[in-house]
Amino acid sequence: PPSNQPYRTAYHFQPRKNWINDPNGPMLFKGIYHLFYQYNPNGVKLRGPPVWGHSTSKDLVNWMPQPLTMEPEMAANINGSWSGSATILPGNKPAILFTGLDPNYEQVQVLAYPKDLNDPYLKEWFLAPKNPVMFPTPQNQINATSYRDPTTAWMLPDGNWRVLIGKSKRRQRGLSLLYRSRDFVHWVKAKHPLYSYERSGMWECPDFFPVYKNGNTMGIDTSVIGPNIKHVLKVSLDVSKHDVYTIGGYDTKKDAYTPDVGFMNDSSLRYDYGKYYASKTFYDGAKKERILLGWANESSSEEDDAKKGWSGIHTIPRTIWLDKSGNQLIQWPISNIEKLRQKSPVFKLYGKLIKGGSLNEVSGITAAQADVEISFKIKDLENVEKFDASWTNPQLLCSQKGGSVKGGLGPFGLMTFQASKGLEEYTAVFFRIFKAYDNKYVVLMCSDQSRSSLNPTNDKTTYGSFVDVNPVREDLSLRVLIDHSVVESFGAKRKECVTARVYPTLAINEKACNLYVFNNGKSDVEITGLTAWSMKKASIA
Ligand code: DQQ
Repeated sequence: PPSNQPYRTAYHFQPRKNWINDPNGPMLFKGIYHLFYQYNPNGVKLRGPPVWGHSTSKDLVNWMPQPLTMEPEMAANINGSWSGSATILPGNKPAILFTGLDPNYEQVQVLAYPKDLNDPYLKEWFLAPKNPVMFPTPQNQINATSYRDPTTAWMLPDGNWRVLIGKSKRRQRGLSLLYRSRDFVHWVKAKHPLYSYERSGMWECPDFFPVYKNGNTMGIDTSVIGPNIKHVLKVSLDVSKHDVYTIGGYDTKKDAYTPDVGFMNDSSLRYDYGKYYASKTFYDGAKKERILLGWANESSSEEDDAKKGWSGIHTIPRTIWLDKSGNQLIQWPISNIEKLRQKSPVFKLYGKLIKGGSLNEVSGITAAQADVEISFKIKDLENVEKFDASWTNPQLLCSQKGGSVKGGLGPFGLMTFQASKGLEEYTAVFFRIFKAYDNKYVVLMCSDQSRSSLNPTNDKTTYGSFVDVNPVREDLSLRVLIDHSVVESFGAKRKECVTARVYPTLAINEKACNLYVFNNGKSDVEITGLTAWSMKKASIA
């Protein structure tokens, strides 16, 4: 790749060059974290048979590249190795199940083991001789082009392993097929899927895991069941490219899952309302946390990707747990990422009034590589705009009422990647508050990319969602991780996440890249606290 790289990330995971997509097989083994990923070693597009890239880490922040693996080895993966997951078998023995493309490009499920369990880096893997271990047959009515992405397996007290495979059937019903096995090698398809939903299309990269009720932030290992536990089923919707999830109950007698919250379609809850796909969790037994990894594709043209020599990054690993309300998941960047915060200079501000119509500089930090935490207090509700009940699409509302559109209470928030006070280029992450007919407040959180780059070939879609907070009783918090071509935002007490990819043309070097707190509403708001850190570069590729 060329040496001039204004868009390369400093602390978001990416390989040294070429195409990367889904995170695969994350696990903690003998004190080492493993991350595999879908990779094309030969170019910046998803072309040819993908293999698995592999990196290892002691903290999920700094990574060491390991040899490529899951290269074509036998008929079961001769045309490529697609996504899959790791399971730690009894005796601390990792195994990986992934989707292989066989000589007919049919999707089959493939089992792999490490060659040497004494090597904590698990550098070399081999495919079990019996592969494929699950495959389409004339009897099982599986469509060999939509049958993929095995989950981490879990075991119930009956001694059987279970695993899910994403699938789609006639009339676009999406489903998660359930297979059982005693020995991890011989798998039998259960009569009923764990769950299915009409007209949702292909379910890619399903993930199924337990979470504690009552706001307990601790993670739980995948096989644990019990009275204090709910289950989460997440799928990646191939049609809309969104990661949606439901929260519900897992009936282990019937091996069936029933959601209480969410639907398996686009109107459901999402992990992230921006550019984010094919995510996967794993249980970190050392920290007792469940960790979520995801892929953020480029928003630049293929020509620009070819010029920079790479395409795709992963988001910052997030700890994930169930909110006390039981109505949604909460996500927060892993605490290790805070080790990258530079001790000085740090920009701090407390108790400052941000006047309606003002722009306030956050100075002295490296604005293209920063971590910003900020909280706002609403001062007066007089100017709040009326909410129109026809506004059912928050993303559309965010694009109609972008960062530069003046309002009553809001928009207020952060302007990142800003070249100058002239506002030629900026990305705005902000809140806007409305009052609904029932006198309840509606809080909208947006990430506005429409002015993020003077280069017209980028995708500059604006993202956003409504957030479940009461702006009168609670401060509105915002954390934004800025990293050269990514703006990853966590809003409203960690309740909403939005990842955006941006490619500023002016705000790229130290001098030109600025950060501001802005308020384009009539009403003043107060900053109750703001801390901004420059971030160190992680050692990655
Ligand atoms: N990417 C993989 C598939 C998966 C898709 C292929 C999701 O296994 O369904 O690279 O992005």
